Amino acid sequence: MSKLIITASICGAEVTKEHNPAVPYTVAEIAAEARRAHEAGAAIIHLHVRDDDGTPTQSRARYKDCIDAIKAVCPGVIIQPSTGGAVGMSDEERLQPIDLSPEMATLDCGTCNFGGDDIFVNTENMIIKFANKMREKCVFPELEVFDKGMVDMALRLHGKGIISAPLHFNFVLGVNGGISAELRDFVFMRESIPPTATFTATGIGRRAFPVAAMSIIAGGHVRVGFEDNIYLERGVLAKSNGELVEKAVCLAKELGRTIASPDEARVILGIFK
Ligand code: KMH
Ligand code: ZN
Repeated sequence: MSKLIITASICGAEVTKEHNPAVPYTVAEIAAEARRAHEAGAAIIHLHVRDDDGTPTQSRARYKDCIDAIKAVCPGVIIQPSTGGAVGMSDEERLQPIDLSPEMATLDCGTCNFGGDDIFVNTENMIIKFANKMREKCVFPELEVFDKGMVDMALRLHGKGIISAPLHFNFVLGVNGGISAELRDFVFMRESIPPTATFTATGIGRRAFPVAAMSIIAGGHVRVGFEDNIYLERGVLAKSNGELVEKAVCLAKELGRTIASPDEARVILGIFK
């Protein structure tokens, strides 16, 4: 089994300091959280950015400031901007970080309910547009799939040459509107992708660590962080993303996986930029 790649989703677009005071907003806070996560074992930082008051933004300038600040304290770490942004943002707004030619970014592969009245919109034409722009800029896509139909969409677009190999998926399990996060759901998603593809798995809320354990055992990779879960354990808020990554590292050790460095992650995923 390969080494385990840990991605830290340090900030997200929806979670706020009211949920957990350690959620980072400013450039300095985002860099400090990236450093804590990286020092604990994260090879990839999944990055959303905020204005100083916490409002989610996809501003290219803000991404540049945050990426520069993260690179200064975590040399070599893989930075993976979001092209999902926040619910309701336009395509052009969401695509701004791709102009910075990051080595990796997310590519969301379908539309889903996102709790309450929110709909996270990713039509087929949007996915094609995002994939084309990422291909033009040589940005390695992480295929975000919140449901089985999104796996099928990604594979269909791969068949048409719009999404190139190597394929790397993120199974996001437990969003209120996507597939749930039981073992059978994880296995269904895992068995729906080609055996040559790599995958990470993200469990939302209390499903974060059970899903991490499933993926560690199955030879996949793991994403944890405030975007997905703010608790270290039931009723105990995590003090930093570093604590969440440390817990994933402990699980990996118990289950016999060693942790990949950023360069090892590049080789495992096939990122050559
Ligand atoms: N904030 C969500 C609406 C991504 O980063 O690509 C979308 C999201 C997915 O977080
Ligand atoms: Zn995200």
